[in-house]
Amino acid sequence: MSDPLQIIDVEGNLTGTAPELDNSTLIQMYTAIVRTRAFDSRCMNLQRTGKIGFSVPNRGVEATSVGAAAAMDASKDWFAPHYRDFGMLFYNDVPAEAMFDNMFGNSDDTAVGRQMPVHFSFTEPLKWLSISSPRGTQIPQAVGVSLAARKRGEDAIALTTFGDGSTSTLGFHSGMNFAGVMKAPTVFLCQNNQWAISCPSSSQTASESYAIKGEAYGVPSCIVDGNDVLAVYVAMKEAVDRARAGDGPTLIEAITFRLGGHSTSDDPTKYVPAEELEKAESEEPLKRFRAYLINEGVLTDESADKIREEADAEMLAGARAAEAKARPVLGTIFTDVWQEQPAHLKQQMEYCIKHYSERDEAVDENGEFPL
Ligand SMILES: Cc1ncc(C[n+]2csc(CCOP(=O)(O)OP(=O)(O)O)c2C)c(N)n1
Repeated sequence: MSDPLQIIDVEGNLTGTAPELDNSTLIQMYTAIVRTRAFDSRCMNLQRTGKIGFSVPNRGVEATSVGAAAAMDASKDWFAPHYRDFGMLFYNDVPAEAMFDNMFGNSDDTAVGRQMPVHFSFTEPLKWLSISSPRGTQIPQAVGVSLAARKRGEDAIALTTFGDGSTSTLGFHSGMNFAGVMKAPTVFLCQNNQWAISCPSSSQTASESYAIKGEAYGVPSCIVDGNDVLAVYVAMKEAVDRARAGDGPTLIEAITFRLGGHSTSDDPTKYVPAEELEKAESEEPLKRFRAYLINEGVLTDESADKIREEADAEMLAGARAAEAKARPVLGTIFTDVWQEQPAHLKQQMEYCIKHYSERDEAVDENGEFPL
């Protein structure tokens, strides 16, 4: 396969043809990367101080997520993402507070505290399927969603993202095969961040790349520098346009690096060689995009710093607001699945509430029963 597509190098110099994007879109992309990094770092602090149970570091992979989001039409397209895609939410202006609602599992969380932190689900301002921990499940879901949209005569496409390790799941292979056969309007974006927890790419596959796996399924594929937000945007735009025109799916491999742990429960210094990490740090996506935008006169040092300060303030306020909210009330465990609650569930709910109400310490000042 050809070399990865690159448009800006690690110093922020132009090495290819820049896409025609207006300044406000470029700033929206930059701001999304900065907000992602600020959110990520606030989540690490919250987890380390015992306020939330878990997070999934996104540091290092932000350009892949944001470049992809910028090529989508969030008013109609579908996102079937994985857990290292905070940038897509921030590009689409999901408020930090809504994301912290999920991190705290509070009563405003769209999953009402039933999911792990980072397992966001949104219907507004974008169609975002719930993140699943079992790897690869979102891949055939995206194919199905995109085919359903086509059947309904809609112009929507679906994007699914996943890590390099997820290409070893059944979901990847059945999703790719089905999309190839059905010419589904689906874009497959492999975020190759080099490691699947402690499993390096060299142990993940004997293929020369992840992109080449598309050939087996008749799905066109390409490789991009995943730390170059403009290169990701260009590859994604071509894939999105192809899908929307009815010309079928594309597989994109974005080469990036996970600069943090796999999750807050992981210590990557135990298995990522120090020199590999050092090299990856020097190639990270934010520094080069900032340098590029300053070179182009889109940002100044001052305006870039201001974006950073505003992002930090937004994350602090969002986390505080979410932390202050009540937990979901006990009865919500028994709601939402049935339009009319069946008798056996009603009975279980009553029993459960009675059981907890007999434990004084479980009743809050509103007489509700937080979990
Ligand atoms: C089907 C399945 N198998 C194994 C796991 C355990 N597991 C959780 S994350 C992970 C690594 C996934 O790597 P990758 O898809 O490359 O994503 P990354 O975490 O690197 O972004 C594994 C094996 C799982 N969640 N689901």
